[in-house]
Amino acid sequence: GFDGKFYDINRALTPSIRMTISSTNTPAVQADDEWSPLKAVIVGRAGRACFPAAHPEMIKATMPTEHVHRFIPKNPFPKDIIEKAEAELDFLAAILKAEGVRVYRPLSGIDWIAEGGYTGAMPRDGLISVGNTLIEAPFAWSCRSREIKLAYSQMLRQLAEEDENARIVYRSAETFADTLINEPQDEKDQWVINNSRPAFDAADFMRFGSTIIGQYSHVTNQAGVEYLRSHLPVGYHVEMLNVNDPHAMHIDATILPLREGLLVYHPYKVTEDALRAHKVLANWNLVPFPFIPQAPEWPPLYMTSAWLPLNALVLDGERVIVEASDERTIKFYGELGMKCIKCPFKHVNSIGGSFHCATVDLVRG
Ligand code: DAV
Repeated sequence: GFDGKFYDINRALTPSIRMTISSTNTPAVQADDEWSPLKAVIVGRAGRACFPAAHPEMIKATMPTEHVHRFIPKNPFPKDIIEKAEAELDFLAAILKAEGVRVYRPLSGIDWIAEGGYTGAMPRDGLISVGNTLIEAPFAWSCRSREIKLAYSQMLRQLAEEDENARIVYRSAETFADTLINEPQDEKDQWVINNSRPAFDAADFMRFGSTIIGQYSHVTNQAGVEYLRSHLPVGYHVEMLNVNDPHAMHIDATILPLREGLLVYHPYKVTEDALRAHKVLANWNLVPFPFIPQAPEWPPLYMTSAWLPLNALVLDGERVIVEASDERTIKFYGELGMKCIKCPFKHVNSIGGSFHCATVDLVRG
């Protein structure tokens, strides 16, 4: 393991030598798009994962109908699925290392059932890097409120130690207020959450250089967007995409930039006009995903639609990581000029997402 050894050596050095090394090294946090060459990345770990027991109205609005009954406290995902998901995440980490990417992992073996949580396998929801700044998302789901702290805070401290220019913004006390869901629900409201405190999931945003494109959803409100804006480095701004998705939660199975100038999109959720209305995309090649993805027979997609082919991880605008058995997507991305790197990931898919969800890019470019 390049990563483990490297940091141990670095830590053993005297401060002045460490400073020399870190000033000649790549930074620990520096990324503001989805396609520049990936240099450092977080890959999640499942831990003792369970169905997140969010508010029933939230589950009803966002989760697949046939699985809604499973989202109750302390209900573990099937053991076999978790074990295989963990192995797939390790395999992804190994692929990324082999491709020359520095890989960071959270703590292993966290008992999310005891914590009343979910998993550490989906860090994209909880962290977003913009320039030198890594922002912790103020989750709407209170069962996820301790996820980053529990699994990732040790790693985040390490990042800050490695790079004095890295800025890490932990969620603030105001974002923990448990006031988001009105009871009874008002049928007229488009979203389950109100605007009483900032809420967003980082996966509701995609970075396109100085422009960040986001969506409102059942987990992202206007106060959340303002909160994100207020913590961005100078020179970045957020624009909200017009998405047609009554169940919206996370934009990363709706649009996928494969490289600068080329974006694939979910044609039932977003239109070419809506995309092109954003100046940064005005001259891009915008390609609708050409077929309806099919869920595998097993394991079940407990938490998502089958549109996970759009939840890929781009390494550098030429290479993209794709589910190993997904021949149709591999062919399609190949036709768009991408080299597909295959990684088995069906069991990670089962518990909530694919390669984009399970990672956070820290350094690109
Ligand atoms: O299509 O169910 C999945 C995105 C997960 N971050 C969907 C959205």
